[in-house]
Amino acid sequence: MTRSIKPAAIAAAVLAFALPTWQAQAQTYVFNDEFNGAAGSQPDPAKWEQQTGCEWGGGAEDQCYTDGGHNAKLNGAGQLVITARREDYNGYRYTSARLMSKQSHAKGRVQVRAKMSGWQSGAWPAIWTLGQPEALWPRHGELDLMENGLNGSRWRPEYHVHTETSGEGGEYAIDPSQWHVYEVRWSPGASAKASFYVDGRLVKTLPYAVPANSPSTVLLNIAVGSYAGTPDPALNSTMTIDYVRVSALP
Ligand SMILES: [Ca+2]
Repeated sequence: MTRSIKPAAIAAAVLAFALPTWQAQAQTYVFNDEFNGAAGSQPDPAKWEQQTGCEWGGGAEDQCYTDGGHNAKLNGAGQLVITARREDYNGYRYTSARLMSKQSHAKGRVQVRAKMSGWQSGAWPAIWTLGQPEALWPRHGELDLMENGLNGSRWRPEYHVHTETSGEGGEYAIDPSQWHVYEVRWSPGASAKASFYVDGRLVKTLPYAVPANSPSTVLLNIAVGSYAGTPDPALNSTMTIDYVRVSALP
C-alpha cells in the first residue's frame, strides 16, 4: 500500500526547507555589538561592564583588570582590541581587561568573530558565558566558546561546559591567530544541551544541565598566569573581536 502524504505536510516540509530556522532569524539579535566607533574609544558602557581589580582566580592570576581604555579599546576599524601586557600596576606585573555584557539571556545563540595574536606563555584569552548568579558557580553554568593558553607551548583553542555535573570539552582544529567565528547554542533545564560551532560548523553537542532560571552574560577577557603558565616577561597579547551577536532560540 502506498502511504499518502497530506498536502499540509508537504507545505510544511517545503517551508522548512526554504527558511532554515537559523538563517531566518540570523538578522535579529537580542544583543549585539559590532564595535564600530572611533579609534581609541572605550567599549560601549551601555552594553559592557569593564570589570576591574587585581584579585582573580582566588589570587592565582597575575593580572589587574583596568578600565578607561587602558587595556580594552576600539581600533577604529570596527573591532574591539583587548590587550594583556607586562606593566607594573598596583603591585602586580601585568594589566589586562575583562568585559561582561550588561544583558543576560536564558537561552539562545552567541556568535563571536575573533582572532588572537601569537601564543605567549601565561596568556589566557577567553570568550565565554556565565550563568547568573555568578556567586553560585558552577550551578548556573558556564559555556566557553573559546578558551586558549591552557596547554603549554602553542595555542590550542578549546570549548567547554561547566555545570555542577560536567566539565566536558574539547579542541577546535583551527588556527586561532586567524579570524574565526566561535558559536554556542544553548537552552536551560535538567536535560538541556549546548552545541559548539566554529565558522558555522557543528563541532560538539554536550549536556548542559543548569536550572531553568540561569540567564547568561557574555564575557571577553585575557587572564594572565595561573593555568596558562608562568607569564612571558615581555607579555603583550591581544584578542581582537569583530562582533558579539546574541540571537534568540525559537
Ligand atoms: Ca565589527
